[in-house]
Amino acid sequence: MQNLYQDILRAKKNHQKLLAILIDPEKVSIEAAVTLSEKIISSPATHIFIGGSTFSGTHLDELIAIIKTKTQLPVLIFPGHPSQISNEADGILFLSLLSGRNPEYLIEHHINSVDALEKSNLEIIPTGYLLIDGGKETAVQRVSQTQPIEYGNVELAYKTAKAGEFLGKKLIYLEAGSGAEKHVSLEMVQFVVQNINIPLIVGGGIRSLEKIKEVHEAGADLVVIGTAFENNPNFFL
Ligand code: 1GP
Repeated sequence: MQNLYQDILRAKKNHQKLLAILIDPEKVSIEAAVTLSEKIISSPATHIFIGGSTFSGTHLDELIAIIKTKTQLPVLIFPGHPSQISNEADGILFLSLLSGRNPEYLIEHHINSVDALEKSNLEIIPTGYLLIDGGKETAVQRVSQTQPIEYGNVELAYKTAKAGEFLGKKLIYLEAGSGAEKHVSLEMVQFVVQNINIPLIVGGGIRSLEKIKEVHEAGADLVVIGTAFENNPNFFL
């Protein structure tokens, strides 16, 4: 029996900051998986997220299986689409795009995921997903055809996150989008974290160790690094 969520809660309680490396399966071949896993092992990552807005390939199961043989870190699906559900992972961030008003990303994909999830052993973690404007149109915005919350609209981000908590989400993810020009503001992170009781994930546009530290110190429980590690697997060395 997995306890991924309980482990996140325990870390929050103990003020232990978490770090996920996001792997976009579209950009990682089977051949590259072993080397990538070795780089992840020698990084401070506590979690691996895997998924992407546009991935539709067929090697996801194999990719995760290789990563699982090489690392002990929990692997969570970060799905852009129900086709990205893989039973090779440990869990799934079951995302509702609460910042948007597209029913496909609020409930439709979720209904279409039920058969695969019922057959899987994945730990399902209901996650309120909020896209925040990071200075340029990102893949999430394009694919979901939704508008992000404005960069400075701390009040709306907080209310959306809080509504997510009231709806029973177990995590809130503030997302500036992969490769965002600017990450979610520290002011927004601070305000949201002070006013919700569930753990907060922050990702998108975070490109340096200093920024990871700043976002953690602003209150994020888990920071996600995708592009910076993708571009430089020695990022943490
Ligand atoms: C994207 O939050 C993640 O979904 C990571 O973003 O690729 O900009 O690190 P980056």
